[in-house]
This record gives sequence, structure tokens and C-alpha cells, in this order.
Amino acid sequence: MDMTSLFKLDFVLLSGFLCGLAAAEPKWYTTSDGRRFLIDKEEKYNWFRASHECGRRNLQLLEIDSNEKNVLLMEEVLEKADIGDAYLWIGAIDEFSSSSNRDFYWTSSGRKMNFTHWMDGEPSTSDEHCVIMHGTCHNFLWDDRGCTSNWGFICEERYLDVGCKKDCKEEKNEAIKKYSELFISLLDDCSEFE
Ligand SMILES: [Ca+2]
Repeated sequence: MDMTSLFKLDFVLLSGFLCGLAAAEPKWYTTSDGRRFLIDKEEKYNWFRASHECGRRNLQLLEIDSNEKNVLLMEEVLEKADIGDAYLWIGAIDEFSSSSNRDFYWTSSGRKMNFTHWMDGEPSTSDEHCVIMHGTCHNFLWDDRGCTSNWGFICEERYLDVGCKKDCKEEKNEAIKKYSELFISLLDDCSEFE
């Protein structure tokens, strides 16, 4: 191998090493009641991919169904995670409704969102169907965003006892069907550029 090839090899190895340093791994956090949460602050996931990143680890995008859980999360997870001004996807969508007075649902349980922690003026526009949580700088308030924009995510361990009744399961199945259809239509749109 000549010197030029050696320099090229060194450059490739060094680049790989530096990229490895730059790519932060998602981090685990545990609350005092033993529940575990996974946070990736890197803003490179659309909502569907964020949901997939949780699912492939047998986790789910975060559901916050009570003030108690929200306070526990803020005090024992989010403050420690040093999120700064990053945004994190959570597991809520509006079932792709175009109504200005639309409801939001938790995709993990299928339940309608009752407890909310919206930022002032949010949810804002009916073409923003997925929900992010703001970082520390905005007190972890929620905001609807376009599902294909890229943000970080927060997952939690799956839990079975969510008080979900039959109707709730039907809502969940309907929501999954709707966002699967949207995902497929987005893939079709992307294929036009290939
Ligand atoms: Ca919004």
C-alpha cells in the first residue's frame, strides 16, 4: 500500500471515529416508582420513525395521562435529561382530523387525551397532527407539529393495565389504520423522487 492510500485509510478511520463520537446514544432514565424511559435528543426522527424506534425496543412513545405522571416525569426524568431547547415526540396524534376543534389520542392505549399540558396557543393548526414536548426552556409544554418534521423522542416501557376498555381498543385500531395509511401515502410521495 502506497503512502497516498495510507493517508486515505487514516482519513476514513478518523472520520468514522469522529462520527461515532458525535452520534449520541439514547439514554435511559428511571423514576422512583421503577418505571424506565428512553430519550434521544437528536432531532432526526419523524413521528413514524420515532414510534418505530420505541416499538423495536418493545417500548412505546410516551403517554402522559395525568398531572401526577407529568410532575413525576418533569422532576425525575426531564430535568435530569438536560433537554435544553430540543423537542421530543410523544405518543399523541389527532387521528389526522382536519377539524379546527379536534381531539387528540394516545396511540399506545387508544385513549382520548384528557389531561393536557399544551403551550399557550396550541394545538395550533389542523395540518399539524402529531405532538411534541418542548424542552426545559419551555417547561416541557406540548405543541402539535407536522408528523414528518424531525425531532427527538421519549419512549417508555409498555404497560398493560391502562384501564382500556373495548371501545378504547377500537379507537386504537382505527388510529393505527389511519396513520398506517398516511405513512404509506408519504412513502408513495417519496418514491416519485427516486
Ligand atoms: Ca403547533
